[in-house]
Amino acid sequence: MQYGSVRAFLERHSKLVITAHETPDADALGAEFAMLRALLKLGKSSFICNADPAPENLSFVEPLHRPLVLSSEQQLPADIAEHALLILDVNDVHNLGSVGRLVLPRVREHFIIDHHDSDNETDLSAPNHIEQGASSTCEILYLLFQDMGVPLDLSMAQALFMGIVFDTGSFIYPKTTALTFRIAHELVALGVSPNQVYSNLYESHSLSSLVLMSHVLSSLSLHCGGRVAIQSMPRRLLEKSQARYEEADQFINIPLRSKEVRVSIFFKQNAEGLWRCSLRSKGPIDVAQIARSYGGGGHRTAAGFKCTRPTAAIQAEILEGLEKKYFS
Ligand SMILES: [Mn+2]
Repeated sequence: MQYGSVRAFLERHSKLVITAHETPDADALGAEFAMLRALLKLGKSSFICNADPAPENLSFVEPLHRPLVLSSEQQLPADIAEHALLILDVNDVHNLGSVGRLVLPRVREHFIIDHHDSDNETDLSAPNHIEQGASSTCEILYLLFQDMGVPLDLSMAQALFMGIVFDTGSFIYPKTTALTFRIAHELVALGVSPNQVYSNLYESHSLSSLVLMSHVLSSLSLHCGGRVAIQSMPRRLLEKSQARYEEADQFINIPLRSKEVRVSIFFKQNAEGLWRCSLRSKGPIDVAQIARSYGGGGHRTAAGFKCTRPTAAIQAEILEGLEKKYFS
């Protein structure tokens, strides 16, 4: 793999903003934390700026650093126009939330490093380094740092390992390769504790999130002969359980554990009252197409859109469409 375009981008700039997709996950945050340290080692001034807060259980890799959660332009430094924007773990600039609106138009240029498939050609006209075969953005960054001769410290190794473990489903998803294991081997040799990472990722959720999950799961309804599952989380459930919105991120995956369920749909309302619909599919069903018809986007198997209309009407429409196209 050639890293020339990334290296040239990094060499062109001494001030960088690092960002990732909305509701950043462990791969996005692991990549951001590792990149931040790499850029500081290279003598560059940089900071992480995201549209949404990081889940609390992921802060163990960088306990002293809180990424800037951007809601207004007043939070940006006065010299923002002297910065370049490095976008990680997403290749559609429409999925950057407030960072797309407030940072992207002000910076000198932007560059994308990602491993997702893309079907949006206009976004790829931006300079980018995309390896669709890579298990995770963290895997790409490991190889990039090696190519650039940036030494890894334990904290960077831990951040990269966290992203790889998360995005490979603990080394079992289809893009997990011998290279992924070789990188994991190197990271563990540097001192990363796989058990500590696992424990922080999967055994450190709050009690309130467990209570929230029980409420959301009890909202589960099955449609199209059990092939479509719908869950819903109105904001009163957040209030009732005292959990935070981002603690519901993974609930959409629970129905897909059933062999029969092909599509999982999750309507969730944040504390400000905004509804978002997330869609996941197994197999050939294209949920990005559904999301696009409501002004959203994503990938064939993972997509979403924001909605203001009553969700009952949208649910009925989506189910009718799925039934017609895939299940009739
Ligand atoms: Mn990823």
